Amino acid sequence: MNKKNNFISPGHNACAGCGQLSAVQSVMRALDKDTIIANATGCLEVTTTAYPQSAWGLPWIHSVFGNASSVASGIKAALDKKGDKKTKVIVFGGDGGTYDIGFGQISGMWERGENILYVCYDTEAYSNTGIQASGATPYGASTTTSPSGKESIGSTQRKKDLLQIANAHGLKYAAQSTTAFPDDITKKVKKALQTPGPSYVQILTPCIPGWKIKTNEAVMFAKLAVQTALYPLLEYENGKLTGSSVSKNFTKKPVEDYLLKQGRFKHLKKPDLKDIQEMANVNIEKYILN
Ligand SMILES: Cc1ncc(C[n+]2csc(CCOP(=O)(O)OP(=O)(O)O)c2C)c(N)n1
Repeated sequence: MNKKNNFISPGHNACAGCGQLSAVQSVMRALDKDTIIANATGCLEVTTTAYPQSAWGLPWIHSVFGNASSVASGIKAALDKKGDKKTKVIVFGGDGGTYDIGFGQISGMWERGENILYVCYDTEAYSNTGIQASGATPYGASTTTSPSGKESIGSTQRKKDLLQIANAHGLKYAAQSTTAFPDDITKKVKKALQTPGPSYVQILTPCIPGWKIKTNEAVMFAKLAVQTALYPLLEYENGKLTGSSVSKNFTKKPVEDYLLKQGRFKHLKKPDLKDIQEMANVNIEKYILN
């Protein structure tokens, strides 16, 4: 165990500039040693546990792709049986593991009302296996299963609104943030852990190869996602919007600023940009907090 509470150590083999690993550091700052982590497979797991090494300074358990939340439920049940009220249980999953393959198990965990925090690292694709589209892939993104081309603008699906799905399960705390706002992430994780029952925190974590961006651009794009209102910082308590980066004085940046410098979006034409700008405008109306 690292003495300085550095629960994720150097030595992992994530891509240079990976948005996911810096977000994990911000999550870790909110944790203490009385924590157990269940991790769905994906980039985070694969890059931090190259046998025989591990970057984890906390008890951490591998699970298969779809069942990390069921593994967490089992850990929680064992802790309850032992009368351990102190140890926190957290699940980490990528967007594929969360929005798609693990979703049934997550829904069950939420339905049972277990006191477990689920953290989703949203790279907006199945990054680890070569950037396939997931339920979190946004409209217009080129992925290996939704390639852009003469006849295609890339993904024609809309990103699932998982925060609302979490709210529909009656969660007392659900929030979203991005890699560009480390203090916001730490604050939200702390709040989630203080809230009894299940909670959900989703973090947009730019993927260097998946988004076709430079190694020094993850934070910049994670910031632009918020400044364009395509991915606002949000917080729901008891289903009610209580925190939002979209305020009365919000001055939006045009979506082109975010989209056109990313390889996955650079094929988009004026009408597509107009459609996506409209989506950002709808977000502003939806998430404005006075
Ligand atoms: C049942 C099953 N299907 C497929 C895989 C292969 N697989 C491992 S990681 C991964 C992608 C994970 O994507 P995501 O959850 O979005 O996390 P990311 O890699 O983007 O962090 C896939 C498809 C698997 N391990 N198990």
